Amino acid sequence: MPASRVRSRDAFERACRLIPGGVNSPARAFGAVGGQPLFIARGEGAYLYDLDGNQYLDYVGSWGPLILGHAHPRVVQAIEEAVRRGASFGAPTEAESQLAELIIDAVPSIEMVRMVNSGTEASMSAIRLARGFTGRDVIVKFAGCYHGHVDSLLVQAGSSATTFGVPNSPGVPAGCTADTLVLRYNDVQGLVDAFAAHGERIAGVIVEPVAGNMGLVRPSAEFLNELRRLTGKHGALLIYDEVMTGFRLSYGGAQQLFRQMPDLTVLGKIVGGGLPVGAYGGRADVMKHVMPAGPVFQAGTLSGNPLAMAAGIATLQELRDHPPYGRLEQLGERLANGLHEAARAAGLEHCLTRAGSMWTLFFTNGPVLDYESAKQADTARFARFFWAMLERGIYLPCSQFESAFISAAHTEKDIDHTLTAAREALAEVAR
Ligand code: KE4
Repeated sequence: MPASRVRSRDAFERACRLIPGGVNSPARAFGAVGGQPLFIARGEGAYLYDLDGNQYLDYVGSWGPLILGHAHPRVVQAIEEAVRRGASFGAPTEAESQLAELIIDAVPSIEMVRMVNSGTEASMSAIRLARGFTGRDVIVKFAGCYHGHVDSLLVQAGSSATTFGVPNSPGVPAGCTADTLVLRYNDVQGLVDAFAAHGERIAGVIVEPVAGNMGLVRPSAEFLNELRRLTGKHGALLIYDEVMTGFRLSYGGAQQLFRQMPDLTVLGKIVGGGLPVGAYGGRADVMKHVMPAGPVFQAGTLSGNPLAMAAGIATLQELRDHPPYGRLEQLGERLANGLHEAARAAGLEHCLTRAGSMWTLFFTNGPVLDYESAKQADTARFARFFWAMLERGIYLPCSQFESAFISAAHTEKDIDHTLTAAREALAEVAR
């Protein structure tokens, strides 16, 4: 018997009269799976509760920030204490230095860091800094990787690895993407060709060191090594976008896991503990070009906001003091193995990709190594799987091309509950 979602339905109808598409970010609109989004009343640990009182085991975690689960007591207390001292001052506070120190101590390549308010703002600023530091214009990104709604990165690939991109959103002038090269993720030869053709013009390469925005796609070691070698050889900056993987895949992020040293790192999500924080940091000699230390402009009224800093500090302290990564790996492996078995038993083409607590079940045989292979997935079947799981109280990302997240609040019992639901749901969508 489908759960009642009457109050969500009414809330969505009201929101659609007030807010474009009824949501403040399109990722939430259920566009890829059909139907209407749930309106959430509250979250607690690994669980969400919608306006109609339905309970869901949450594998979205606000798209990554909630690695500790919802309303973690240490985070709640930190925000409550901070707000009693005032919400914002437009003047420096020690909390900003405290979060900066935690980030610098944790992330191997970061010597200095600047706080902003979102991952988009952090990526945009890192790109501007790369161009300002090198005096060059060309930026390289990879198809299927997402770095926020930065004009110059809202771009689709050119016809070959050496032709520049064209805008993929109205409102982005051709000039904004004329210096953006879009390559194929994990394509080492494409990288070599692009640097051979344009190397001395490339200011920076921005990459998700584990991709989460085409579904979960792992990098090859060769790809990461060539990224570092070629950028170093040609004087371009290597920018790791760790908005999703930072403090997620390990306390030092993907770069610690893979022993890589980018020149700049972009952060967001977990560093704000669920409040709006983005950050960009890296080599001190590069970061010292950021105003007012240097000439590259970047600013923000609420950058380093005391409440957001408090949430970020509490979250990183909890992750530092009680690292959940070993347990997240065990839960992730248990879930992945169980989902693979269930999909195989249902006779379904599938490819299960995972990195720690990030995972995607692709409805395609795979392997899924880049955006082209990810797009082979059967999105209609994914949509049916999404709803079959939702009816069984499991809240998955509402797109085949998004990573799911396990939180430290998930238990083995939750994983087993998920696998029971998945066995039924996969058998259902196989028919
Ligand atoms: P925000 O501006 O949304 O804070 O961060 C942009 C961003 C940058 N880099 C990476 C690797 C990201 O994954 C993101 C944002 N991720 C999406 C989920 N795929 C956020 C969900 C949304 O847009 O609502």
